[in-house]
Amino acid sequence: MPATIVNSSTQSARQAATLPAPRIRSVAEIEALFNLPFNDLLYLAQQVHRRHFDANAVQRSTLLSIKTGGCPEDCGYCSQSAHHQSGLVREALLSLEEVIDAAQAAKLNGATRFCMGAAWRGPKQKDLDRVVEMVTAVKTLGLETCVTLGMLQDGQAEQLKTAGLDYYNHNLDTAPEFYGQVISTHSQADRHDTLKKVRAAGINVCCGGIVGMGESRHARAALLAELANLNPPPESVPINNLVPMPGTPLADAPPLDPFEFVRTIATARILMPASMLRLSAGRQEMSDELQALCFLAGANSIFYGDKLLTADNPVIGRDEQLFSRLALKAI
Ligand code: SAM
Ligand code: DTB
Ligand code: SF4
Repeated sequence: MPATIVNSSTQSARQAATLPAPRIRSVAEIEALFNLPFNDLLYLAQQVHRRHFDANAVQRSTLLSIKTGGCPEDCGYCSQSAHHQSGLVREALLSLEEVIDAAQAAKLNGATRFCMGAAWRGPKQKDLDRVVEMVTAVKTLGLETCVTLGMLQDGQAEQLKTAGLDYYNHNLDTAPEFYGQVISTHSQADRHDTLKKVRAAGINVCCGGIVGMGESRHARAALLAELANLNPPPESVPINNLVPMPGTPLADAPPLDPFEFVRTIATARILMPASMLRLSAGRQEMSDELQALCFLAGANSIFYGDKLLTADNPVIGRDEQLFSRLALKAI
């Protein structure tokens, strides 16, 4: 007997998946999206995604840690914090030549954006002067530029903008009510302060967060509310799945249900319809099938290259195969 074919465009499915008004702002409304049946949530997210983007195109950014370890901040997830015994070897700020070599390799491999990360509370002026040179040099190679340097002082964002910086990454990371349980050396208000400086300087904002730190679904909804309520919302939204780093307070955090990660992506897509949504840390630990679900849910960007900052990322060959199997276009 032939199986019954369920048509997803039946009347009842359409009713179940009515598009919400744009710009939902309350945590309760966002949690209600999270609580939808999985298929309805994905159906909503796909409609939003296809209205704003080519659903088969994925942007690729390559990361480079330009100054590794020894960070004075105490973020509970981070291998680079001097507060944790992660065993990471500290490295001084890379030379301009080292950065240019890495950026050239990233471009040859097909990345369109090069993101440089430094483990600082914020840049000292002499360090910023060197980063400014790096940004200008990477931009000259024909790559989009992004840096993540911690908190900025007045005037520093303008210097980066003048150097040719396209994006500044500074995450809100988690729900306001959970922030203090993960980080004590700065507040989420400090993060908002730097985001305002970046925005005022005319630099695109890259701002997202981490899930899988033992937070509740309510807290994930509250993180997305913080992000979506930025006015304007960030142009780029990285969603990181915790990579449990040995020696950090979150080394033994129980893994998040993978479907809950997909729900987070789908809800972020609905709330920030025109933002690039990056499937960020944690891809190495994900199956190809889980990543495909994330793309279906609206993720349209990845970090590309075998290292994130200190954690592993899929090797380029694995991503090439995945793109080929899914017929995804790299943009
Ligand atoms: N120091 C800068 C800062 O904190 O903004 C830039 C680097 S920091 C490593 C960038 C982001 O990486 C963090 O905001 C966090 O979202 C993410 N991250 C750090 N460690 C992670 C981990 N173990 N797993 C997943 N994401 C992580
Ligand atoms: C972001 O949100 N994720 C990237 C980037 N911005 C700088 C960093 C992920 C770091 C993962 C852990 C590590 O490599 O140490
Ligand atoms: Fe430092 Fe950034 Fe790591 Fe926090 S996440 S410890 S600020 S490098």
